Amino acid sequence: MPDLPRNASSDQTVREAAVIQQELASELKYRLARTPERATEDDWLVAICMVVRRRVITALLATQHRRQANPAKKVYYLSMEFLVGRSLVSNLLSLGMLEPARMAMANLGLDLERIADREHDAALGNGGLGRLAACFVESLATMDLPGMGCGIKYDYGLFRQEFDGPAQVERADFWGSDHSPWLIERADESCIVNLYGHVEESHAADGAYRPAWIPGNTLLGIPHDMPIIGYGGRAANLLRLYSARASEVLEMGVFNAGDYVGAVQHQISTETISKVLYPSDEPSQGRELRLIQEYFLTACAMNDILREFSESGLPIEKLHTRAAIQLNDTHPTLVIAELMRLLVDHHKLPWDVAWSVTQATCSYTNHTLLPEALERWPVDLMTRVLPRHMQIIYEINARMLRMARARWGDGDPRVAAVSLIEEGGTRHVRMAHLAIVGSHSINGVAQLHTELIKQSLVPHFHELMPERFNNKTNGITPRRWLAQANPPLAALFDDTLGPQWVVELERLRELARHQDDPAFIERLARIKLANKERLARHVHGSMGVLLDPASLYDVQIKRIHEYKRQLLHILHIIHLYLRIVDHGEDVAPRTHVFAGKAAPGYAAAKRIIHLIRSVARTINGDPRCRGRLNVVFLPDYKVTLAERIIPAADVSEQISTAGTEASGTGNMKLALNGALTVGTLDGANIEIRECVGPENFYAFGLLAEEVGAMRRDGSYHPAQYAARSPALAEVLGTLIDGRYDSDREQYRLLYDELMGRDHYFHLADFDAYAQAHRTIAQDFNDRRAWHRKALHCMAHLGHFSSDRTVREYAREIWKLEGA
Ligand code: 26V
Repeated sequence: MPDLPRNASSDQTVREAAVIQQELASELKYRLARTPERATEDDWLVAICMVVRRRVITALLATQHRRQANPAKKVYYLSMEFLVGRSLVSNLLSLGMLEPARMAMANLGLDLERIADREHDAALGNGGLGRLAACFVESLATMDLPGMGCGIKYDYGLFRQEFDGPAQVERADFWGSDHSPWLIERADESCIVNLYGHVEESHAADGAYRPAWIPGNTLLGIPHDMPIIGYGGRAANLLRLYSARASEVLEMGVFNAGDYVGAVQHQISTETISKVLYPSDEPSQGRELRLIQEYFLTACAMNDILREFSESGLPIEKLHTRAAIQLNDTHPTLVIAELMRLLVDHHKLPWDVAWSVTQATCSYTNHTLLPEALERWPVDLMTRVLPRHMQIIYEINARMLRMARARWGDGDPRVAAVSLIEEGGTRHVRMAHLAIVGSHSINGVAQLHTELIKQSLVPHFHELMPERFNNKTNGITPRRWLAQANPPLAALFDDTLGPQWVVELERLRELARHQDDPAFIERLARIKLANKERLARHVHGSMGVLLDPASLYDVQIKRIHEYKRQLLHILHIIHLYLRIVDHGEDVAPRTHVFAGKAAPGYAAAKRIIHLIRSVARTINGDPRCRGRLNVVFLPDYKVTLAERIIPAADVSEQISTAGTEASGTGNMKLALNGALTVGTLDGANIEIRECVGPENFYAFGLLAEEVGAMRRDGSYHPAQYAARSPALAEVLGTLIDGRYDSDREQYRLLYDELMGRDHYFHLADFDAYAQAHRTIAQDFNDRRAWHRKALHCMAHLGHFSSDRTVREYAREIWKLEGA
C-alpha cells in the first residue's frame, strides 16, 4: 500500500486552487465557448471534469508506460455489470484534489458539491454484484495491481424509479455516455463479433476434425475506456466497456445488393445489443437479446485478451501465465467455450491442451443460491445463435460425463446431476456447470455461502473436485463508502489515526483505544447527528416529509426482493403503529427509511413497495404518531442516494431468511459508518458479528440449517405462528381490513402467501425480530453506550475492505505478482 502524505498544507492548496481555476477558465472558453457570466452549472461540471480528466490521463499513461517495461500477469474481470455511480468526486479524492478544487470553485462563486450533484450516475448494474465489480476495479488500481474490468457500455442503465402514488413506475435512464468526460473511445481496437449461421464440417489432411463456423451476422464491438484511478493517484487501470455497432463490411454488402432499407434495418437491430441493461429478477431465460449481450461481452473481451497476450511473444499454451479471467457470476461463462473455439479452431491446439489452458486461465464466482436465479439457456436457442459454441459445449460435456461415469458408475443419478445439459421437456444448458468444469477456482462470497455451494448447490461437483472450491468474503472500498460518503467521520479518523487507514482499513483497530473517552464519543455522536440532519434536509427537499434527527434512524436500503424480507420490516412497523394507536403505548421515537427498486416484472416485490408506501402515508398522516413514528420510502435508490443515506443510519436492517443472501455488502457499508446491525445469521452478517462481537450485533431468527430442515421435511406451517402470537395476528389482520388502501383486496395476496406458504419464513421469525427491536429501543436510550458500541464495531470492520478481498483473489486465484 502506498504511504500517504498528511493533508497538504494550506499554502499548497492555495497554489493548486489557482492552477485549477486557470484551467477551468480555459476549458470553459475553448471547449465550451462560454464566458463565466453565461456559464450554466452543467457547463462548470463539464469544465471541472475536464480539468480532472487531464490528470487522470497523465496517471494512466504513466502506469501503462511503467508496466510496459515490466510485463506481468494481468487479471481480466468480466462482468455484465459495473455499478460505478458518479466519478467526479471520487477522482478528485483519489488525486488529492478535493480541497483545491473546492477552493477554486469557491473563488469563482461556485459550490463544488452543488455542481458535482449534477453528474449523472453511471448505473450500469442492478445491485450487489455490479457494485462489487466497481469496488474491485477501484481496489485493483489502488493496490497498483494489473487488471482490467470488461463490461458493456449500455446506453440505458438500470431504470429510474418514480411513483404514481404508492405504485412504482419505471422510466428509462439515458446516462449520456457519448458525452461522458470519463470515457475514451478506442475505435482502432474494435473487433468483429459473429452470430448465427451454421458450422461446415470438414477434415484436415491428417484427418483431424476442422469445422468452420459460417456466421449469419457480423457486428462490431467498440471499446470505450474508463480510467480507474487508484487512491493516491499512483496508478490507473481501465474499465473497458464495449458498445455494439453495425459492421461496415456487411452493411456494404447489403448496400451493393440494393437493399438500402434492409441495410439500415440491420444497423438498428445490431445496435440494440448494447442498448439496455437487463434488470435482475426479470425472466431472462429464452431472451435472445440477453444471450447475445453475454456472448458479445465475452467475444470482445477475449479478443482483447488474446491481442494483449500476442504482444508477449509467448506461445499460446502459456496464456495462463499472463492472463487470469474472472467470471463475475455465470453471465460471462461463454468465454470458456469462446476460448476453446479460438484455441482449437484458430490456434489448432489439441483439445486436451486447449482445455488445460482454458481451465488454468478461468475462474468463477457464484453470487446466488436462489434456484430461479441460476442461468439456463435453451439448447435450441444456443444452437441457433452460437452453433459452433454449442458443439464445443457438447464435447466438454461428453468428456466430463465420461469422467463422472468412471468415478460413480453408469447408472448413478449423480451423473445426470452434473451434466451440462438439463434434460426433460426443453433441454437447457446449465451455465453454472459449464463455469465449474471450465475453471480452476470456484468461489462463494461469504463463508456460509461457500459452504452452501459445496453442500447444497452443487454437492456432486464438490465431491468430484473439492480442491477447486474456495471462499472469498466480499468487501467494499473505504474510499467511496467512508472517505467520500462521510467526510466528517473520515476527518475524525484522520485526526485520530493519520491518513493511512484509507488504504489499510485494519488500522481502524486503533480506534478501540478511545472507547472510554467521553469527548471522543461525543464527537462521534455529533457527527452522526449532523449526518442525520443532512439526510432530513434532503428528504424534506425532495419529498416534503419532515424527519426528526433526534429519533432512531432505522434503514433498509437494497433491491426489493421477497428473500430480503422488506415485508418483515414493514410488518414490525405496523406492530409499532398498533401499539401506539390501538394500545396507547409509548414507543421510543423512530424513523424508518426504505429505498430500493423492484424489477419491472416482479409483481410480488411491487406489492411490497406498494404496502410500505401506503403504510407510510397512513402513519405519517396520523397525528398520534407525531414525534414517535415516521416512515419514508425514498425514490430511485442508486449509488449516490446510498452515499447520502448510509452515514445517517443508526440501525442497519440485514434481515434476509437465513441461507438466502449470498453475502450482502450494504451490511458492511452501514456498519462501517457506525450503524448497529439487526440481522439474521446469513451471508457476511455472520462474519461481521464475529468481528464486532455478539454483544454489538442484534442477531435474531432461524438458522440456515433450521430453515433448510423445515423446507426439506415440510414441517413449516406459518398459520400456527399467527395463531400463537396475538401481536402477529393483529398485524396480519390489518393487511386485509382496508386501512392502508381502500381497496380491501389490495394486500390479500400478501396475506395469503404469508398464511399459506410463507416461503421466506416471515412469520416464524416475527416474534424474535420484534424482541430484537425492543432491545434496540432500550439500548438507544443510553446514547453514550450506543455510540460506544458503534465505535467498537467500526474499529473491528477493517476486514471488510475490498482491498483485502482483492488481495486474496490476487494471491490465491489469479497468482498476480506483487499481490
Ligand atoms: C441475475 C440476472 C438474471 C436476469 C438478467 C439480469 C441479471 C442480473 C443479475 C443477476 C444475478 C444477481 C446476483 C447478485 O446480485 N447477487 C448478489 O451479489 C452480491 C455480491 O456478491 C452479494 O453481496 C449479494 O448477497 C448477492 O445477492
